[in-house]
Parts: sequence; C-alpha cells; structure tokens
Amino acid sequence: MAPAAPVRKIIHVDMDMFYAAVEMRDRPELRGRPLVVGGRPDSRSVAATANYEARRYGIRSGMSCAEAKRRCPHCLFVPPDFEKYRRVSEQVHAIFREYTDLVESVSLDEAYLDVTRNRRNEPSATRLAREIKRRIFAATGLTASAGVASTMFVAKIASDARKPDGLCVVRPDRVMEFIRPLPVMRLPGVGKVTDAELARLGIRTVADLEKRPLSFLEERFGKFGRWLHDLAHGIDDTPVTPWRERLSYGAEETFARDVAKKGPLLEYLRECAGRVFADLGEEGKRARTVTLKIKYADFCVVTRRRTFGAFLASADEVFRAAGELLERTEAGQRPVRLAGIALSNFEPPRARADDGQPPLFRLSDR
Ligand code: DCP
Ligand code: MG
Repeated sequence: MAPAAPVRKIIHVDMDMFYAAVEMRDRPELRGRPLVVGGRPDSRSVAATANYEARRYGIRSGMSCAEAKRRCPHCLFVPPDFEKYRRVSEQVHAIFREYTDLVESVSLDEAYLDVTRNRRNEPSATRLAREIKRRIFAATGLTASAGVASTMFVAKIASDARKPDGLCVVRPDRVMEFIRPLPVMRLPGVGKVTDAELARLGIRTVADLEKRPLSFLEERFGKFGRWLHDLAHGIDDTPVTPWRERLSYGAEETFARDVAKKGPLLEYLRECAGRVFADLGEEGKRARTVTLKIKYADFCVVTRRRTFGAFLASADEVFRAAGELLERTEAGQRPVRLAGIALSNFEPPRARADDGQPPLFRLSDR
C-alpha cells in the first residue's frame, strides 16, 4: 500500500465584489452608493455583479438589470470593462506565481494555490495568505478574501466565510465542525437537482449527509454517491491543476454565432471529446480529469471539472462527463460564445490510506 500523501496546504483567493470594486476604485463618485456592473436597466441584460450596498436590496449576480432596478430604483448601473478586469486579474495572478507554480485559476477573480511547497519555503499557509492579500492590495488597491485548508472544497467555502477582506483558516482537525452546519448546496457538484433529491431523503446539511452510509448514497446516486460521502467526511483529493497542464490536451472553439441551446453545444462537445481523446491516445497517455470550459456571450468564463478514480477509457466517457458538467453551467439559459474540453491528471490514483486499495470509481469534481 502506498503511504498516505502529506496533508496539503491550499489557499483559495477570491476578489471582493470584483468588477464593482474595480469601478469604485477608478471612479470615486460611485463609492458608497448601490452599484451594479452590467448592462443598462432598460435592456435585457443581467447584473454581472453588485457592490455590497446594492446586495442589501437583494440584488445578486445573474439577476436581470430590470429586476435590480425594481428592487433599488436609485441604483447606479455601469457597463463592464472586461479588458480592465483582465489586466487587474493578470496583476493578481503574477503575485500568485511568485509563491508557487501550482495555481489554478477558476475565473478572473478566483484561484487556488497549492502552497504545500512554495518558493518562500514558508511552512505557514496562513502567513502566506495574509501576505498575498496584502500584496494584492498594494498592487491593485483592491481587497481579496482567502480561505486556507487542506482540500480545495474547504478552502473555497472558507474564502467565502469572512468576506469582504477576510481570512479564514480551517485546520485539518477542525474541518468537520466547519462543514457540518452547511447546507449541502455548498458542496461542489451539488446543484439544484441533487439538492432537491437530497432534501427528499431528509438530507439538508452536511451533518445529515455524514450520517448516511456509503452504500445508501451509492445506491441512489451511483458513482456520485461516493463523492458525496467523501465530501461529507471532509475528504477531497482533487489536485490543484494549473491551466498549462489542463490545456495540454484540449480543444475549444469560438462559435461563429453565440449558441443559445444545449443541443448544438452537446453536438460540438461530442466531436470535441473524440478529438481530445484521440490526441491523448496518440501520445500514449491516459487521463483522469475532464475539464469543461464555457465562455458566455458576455465573455465571462467558467470551468467545471471532474476527476475519476480510473483512467478515462473512451471518447464516449469523456463526452458523457462533459455533458454532465454542462448541466452545472448556465448553458441553455445564457448564450455561449465558446466551449471546450481538456483532459489532464495523467497520474494513476493515489492509494487511499483508509481502505488500502485504490477505489475504482472515485470521482471528484467542481
Ligand atoms: N460574474 C458574472 N456573472 C455571474 C457571476 C459573476 O459576470 N453570474 C463576474 C462578476 C464578478 C466576478 O465574475 O465581479 C467574480 O464573481 P464572484 O462570484 O466572485 O462575485 P464578486 O467578486 O463580484 O463578489 P464576492 O465579493 O461575493 O466574491
Ligand atoms: Mg469574488
């Protein structure tokens, strides 16, 4: 049996009300008032984000601007300047890379860093997180919140726990008390559908989920049951995977016209899965992680990925995984400009310390 891997140190950094914060930084007249970054209130556009003053009126990302205006008539609306946000994002990412190459960007304003080993030889991830926050502020004048934990999903939840300008550290021996009270929706991979299904079974919080045996969850959710069971016990060995590695076997395409429906997207993904699976095979490689990348018409990019306990065996498996991941995006409701699939994680699964054998279909995603 392989020895258990050392406890990892992961920092999740998320900028506070990102687009709105950039606009308030550059235009002092916007400060202290409810503000939405998005299209005009009379158009059909949606709010990309809202500052905290506007959130007090219940305004949220993704809400139509018309609805935002109804909730707060004196709210200010500012169009987004993606080029500017991209430049700020690059500044922030340059700071991350001074600490480690293991940086996984999730969006312009959010990234995971694995600092188990880092260029500063600093053993305290807490100290590093504090320093990174300070450096982001010095370079950009913007605040970020950070979460520190031994797994990606706990670090992510932690970064959200003390927003804005927060730092939340969850030590390995405190993980369970931290996650038990949370609604299951906070777990990666649990969307509205799974949430409703869990609620029918009387499972609302992580504590409820923790009480259910693995066999119970596997019976109802298949492979995904294992993932749920692991999360409910604070287990997630999804590695922080830099873009570079994820994109080495990938294909993506910007469509001639934005795609509104899921059908044509799935058609494209099927073809794309075939292509990337073949490319990988030609190199004699096998992969365990499928990443789906979606860029919406407003240039907002999301990625969703899933890591399997065994190597992906066919293009069809890749396609099915991508199709499931697509369900966890807003494709179909929001026009899509680009879609792509990447394969990564070429190492065999680590043996688990607790059951002595590598599980066949352990699966993780986010
Ligand atoms: N965004 C978007 N559409 C969404 C969600 C987000 O265009 N449905 C954009 C605008 C946000 C940025 O992505 O500023 C980051 O998203 P977050 O969810 O991190 O939200 P914020 O950074 O705005 O706020 P928070 O302080 O809660 O992180
Ligand atoms: Mg943010």
